[in-house]
Parts: sequence; structure tokens; C-alpha cells
Amino acid sequence: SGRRFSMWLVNFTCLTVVWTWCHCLHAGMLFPRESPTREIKELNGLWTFRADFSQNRNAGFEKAWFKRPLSETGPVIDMPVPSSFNDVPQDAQMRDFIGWVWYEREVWVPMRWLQDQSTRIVLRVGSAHYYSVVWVNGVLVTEHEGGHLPFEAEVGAVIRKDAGIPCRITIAVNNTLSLNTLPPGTIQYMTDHSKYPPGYFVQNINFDFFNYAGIHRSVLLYTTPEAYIDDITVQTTFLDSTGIVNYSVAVVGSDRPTVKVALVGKDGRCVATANGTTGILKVAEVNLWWPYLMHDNPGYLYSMEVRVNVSESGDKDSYALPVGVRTVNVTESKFLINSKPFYFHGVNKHEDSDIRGKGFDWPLIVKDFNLLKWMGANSFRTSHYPYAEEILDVADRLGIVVIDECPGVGIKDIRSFDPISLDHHLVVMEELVRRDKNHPSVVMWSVANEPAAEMPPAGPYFKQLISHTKSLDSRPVTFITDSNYSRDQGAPYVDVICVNSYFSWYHDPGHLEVISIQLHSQFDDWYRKYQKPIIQSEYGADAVPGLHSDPPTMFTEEYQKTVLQNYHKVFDQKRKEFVVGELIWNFADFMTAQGITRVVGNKKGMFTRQRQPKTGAFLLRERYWRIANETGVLPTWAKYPCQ
Ligand code: BDP
Repeated sequence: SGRRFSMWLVNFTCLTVVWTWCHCLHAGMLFPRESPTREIKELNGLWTFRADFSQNRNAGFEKAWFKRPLSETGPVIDMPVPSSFNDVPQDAQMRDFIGWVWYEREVWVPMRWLQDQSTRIVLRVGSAHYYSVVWVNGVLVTEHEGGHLPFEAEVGAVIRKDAGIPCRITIAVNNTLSLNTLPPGTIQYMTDHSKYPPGYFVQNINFDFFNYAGIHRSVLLYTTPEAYIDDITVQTTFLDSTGIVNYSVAVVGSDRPTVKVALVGKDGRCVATANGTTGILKVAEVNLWWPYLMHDNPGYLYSMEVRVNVSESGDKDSYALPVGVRTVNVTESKFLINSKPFYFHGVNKHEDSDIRGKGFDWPLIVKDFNLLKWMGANSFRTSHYPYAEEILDVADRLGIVVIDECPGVGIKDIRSFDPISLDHHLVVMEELVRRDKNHPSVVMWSVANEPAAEMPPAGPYFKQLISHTKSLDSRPVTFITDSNYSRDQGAPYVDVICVNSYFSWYHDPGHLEVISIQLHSQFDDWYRKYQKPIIQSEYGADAVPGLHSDPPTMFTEEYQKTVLQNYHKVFDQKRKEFVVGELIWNFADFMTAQGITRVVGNKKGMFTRQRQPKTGAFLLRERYWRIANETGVLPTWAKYPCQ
């Protein structure tokens, strides 16, 4: 297989083999939660790390680094997990490294897990960017394509073979992007030897954030019984004051499992029960799941406790899934949550911070939610890839509404619409829906951001991608467009039109006076053609914090603020008609590739990368709380902060 991996770097067309081989979505991907029948062992901390600097980046496979301790293969360094590797070493070569990096960690698996042969032991990686290969004690256990989504492998048999020694987990991760990856990219070899050394190549990308790489989320081992709950799916609705939870439970390892389901309220009282792998739970006087600032008690979650008994083996398994009861509907001009018009006043985000890059980080996550609440934001889009599951859990609990986006960003080259890309894109949507389908906070799927939607192949591509996504789940589906309304080939298939525009920034830079007319035209054109609700899914301007001017000039805080104000005037007219949301670009400044249009990254944040507010943050705060107040549903506990 070494050959196949070396081909990764030099020739991308042969990867179909890998794709057809490694994806099997029959299995579920429940978030690991402890229960009386399930244990978790986190493997976060320092791992041993080595980047493969060989010319073809393939020494690790040629010399089988996975067969012995990594430190015996050559020089290694410490690398924290979870974290991007790029900014951790004090080494310019590592920051922009392209190719395979190798992670390794030894771990003692509890004796009990090994002795009890019927304990399933699963190794789970929350996400690693971009392509991963995993070995346990030198045995290949899984491969996975794509960052931002979890993957796992059953490893009990492999570990039991070598019981008595610590088990060695080796994970090789490759950050190379090709025309068929998501996001796409290209490797360009520079062959003019008067300018570049032999073998010199660069990674080109068409998206505006740093291609951070490494093991970005938790790695863990968890157990289940041999017969176990593999997946749970809930779909909720309500009729008058009765909540209805349709559920289905997939059990693996038994043909005739006994399944018992109980729905438990926040006060610990059981409100409904049912038996069987599929069924309906009916909840009298239901507490619906409401968005933040729309109800006194937002984010109400029941706990759905699933218990499985297998009489043949005596196995028992249990899993508790948080469940919010709510509905989502789209009309010609409204986005409805629980049949009430919902207006997105929110943000676009990134998973991005100093040193750790895209590495999972609780302090940052909790801080960001606190800033969202402070701002009066009721929603965010996971631009431009799925965020950590823990983030969605918090959004569920707070009632923050989420547009869940897949990594379909930067699809600009016509070759990225070919069948290989589409197949992969379908699989990514399957993985995303499988992971996030039960989160009440998620109200819409976004299959892409700013693709080249005017190209002819975009029509059939998005038709199939969107209808496939709809076949997986009932939520509305969209993609985010910056194409011309009359030429966009994908727009006919979306439920909500999501438009990005940067008037007086990328177009007519410096001319604040054109925003009003251009934005009116934008909205009217799209609505006339499609009669679908519209979200302004991005707008904004860069502001270098501390730069001031009067009159406002580009890159100052005043200019950013004035761009926002001019947009807001139009939003305020159009939200009476068919505009159902506004998402600022961006919540916070974030790192990008180096380039002449970026000053240490993208500066369109309302907050700096260190989460200090710019002038725009205060403006938005005043606005968002005012909108919440006006819609008449501001909860009694909320103090409108900007009187
Ligand atoms: C939009 C992209 C976003 C960029 C933003 C910008 O969707 O990823 O960061 O423009 O240029 O086109 O700031």
C-alpha cells in the first residue's frame, strides 16, 4: 500500500480506489457518552510526532514507521493532541509542511476491558485533517478521508493479541488537498530551476483560511457490550401541547433485542416511555426547544434513555441522548421554528485560535458562547466545515441555532465537479447528517460555500447533492452563493437562498454610498426569481483594530462599522418582507494563508483573534438585542443591555 500513499502526493486520480474501499456508512456514529454499560478513556495529551520530510514524503510507508516505536525511526518531537501541528513547533518548515505527519502514543488498556472478551473496544478520532491512516500495534485498523468529522475502528481483537504490553497507536495524517478533496486544492510543482530548487512544490487553495492540519479533536477509546446500541435517530414534532418524538434505534450484535425507551424531563421525571426499535413517544404539556431570546426557557432538552437487553447473551447496553422537541419549516418568505417566524441575527465563525489552530479548546469554546450571548446573537453558521460535536451540544443547551456546513468550500475549478468529487461530497454529507441529525440546534444543512455555481456542471452536481441530502434528513438544505442570481445553476434546488456580498469592499472599494442600492437590487433580484426566503449569509469589511478615521476609510474600525450600518438599513426594510436572517462575516479575526490582501490573517472579525471587541461588536450588540426586543419574545430574564 506504500505505493498508493506515495501517489497521494504526486498523482491524485488513483484515489478512487481508496474511497470505494474505506467508506461504509452502515454503522452509526453516536457521540461517545459514558453510561452504566459504557466507559471512556481519553487519549489527549502529548503524543510523539514526526513529519516525513523525505522528498516523496513517503519514507514512513516505505520504512513502515508504524511497525515499531516512532522514536526508533528517527528524530521525534512532542505534539499536543488535540491541536493543529502547524504553530506548535518553533519551525517555519513545520508551519507550512505539506505531506504525511506521524503521531504515536502508547496506552495501557484496563485489564478488565481485555479480560472480558465480550467488551467491544473502539478507537475514535474526533477529527484529523485531512487524510488519516490508523494502526494499533502495527496493524492497520482504519483509514479516513476528510477533516472535521469523526471516524472509529473496533480494536479489541488487535489489542487482545498483545495483552500485557501497552498498546501502540500510530496515526499518519496527510494535509494534501487535490481537485477531488473537500475542500479542493492543487499541488503545483515549480519546475523553473532558476527560481526554485529541484522538487519544489506548493499547495494552492481557493479558500480564505489557513489549512491547519493534525489531530484536531479528541482521540479516545470507549467500550460497549458486544450487542450494542449502534445508532439512534429522532425526529420531533408537536400537535397543540403534545410533543411527538419519533425514534429509531439500531442495535448491532443481536437479532431480537428488547429495546426500552424513556424520555426524562429536566426535573428527572419520566414523561413518556415506549418499547421496540422504532416507536413514538408522546409528551403531554411538552416543553418545546426554543431558540435563545425567543422564549423564557430556551434550549429545553429532554434526556432520551435507551436501554437494550439481549436475552441470548445477557448483554445490556444503555445510552442517553439529549432531545429537543421542535419543528423547522420554510415557506415562501419565512423560516419557521415551532411554527413561529425565526430571524437569524447571528454570526459566521471559524475554529481558529493562536497556537492551537483548529485544535479543540474548551476555554475558547465557552468564551465564544459567552460572547455570542453578550452580543444577543441567536445563531451561527459553521463556516466552512463541521465544528466539534461538543460545540453543537452547547448550542443545543443554550438554544443557539446552527446552520451546519460541510467542508465544500473553494469549489472553483470545473474539474472539481466531476463524478469522483461528487461521490466524495455525497459521502461527506452522509457522514455529517449521521453525526449531527439529532441536534435540535441544527436547523439547516449547507452543502457548500461560494462554489463556481455558474458553471454548467454545477446544475446537475447540486441537484444530486441536495436531493441526496434531503433523502437522508428532513431539514431544509442550502448552499451559500456569491453567484449572479440569473446564472446560478444550483439555486433552483435550495430551500433558502443564502447570499454573500461585499459591497464597498471587494466591489467598489471605498464607496459606502453604493451599498444601499446594490443591496436592494440583490434582494429584489433573487426574490423575484425564486420566491424563497433569503439570508444574508455573509457581509462585512476588514478592520485593523485601533485604526480610526473620519470620514471612514477602508481598514479602520469606523469603516467597518459604517458598512454594517448601511447594510442594516436595508435589512430592516427587507426583513419585513422575505429576508429571514443576517450573519456577519466574521465573529472573530482568523488566520489565512499569507497574501497581499491579508494583514496577519482576515480582519473582518467583530472581535480580534484574542476575542477583544472592535467597534463593530458594540454596534451589533445594540442591534441584535433591539431586534430580539422588537419581535416581542425577549425573555423576562433578559435585560436589554443597550437602552
Ligand atoms: C467570502 C468567503 C469567506 C471569506 C470572505 C472574505 O466565503 O470564506 O473569508 O469572503 O473574503 O467570500 O473575507
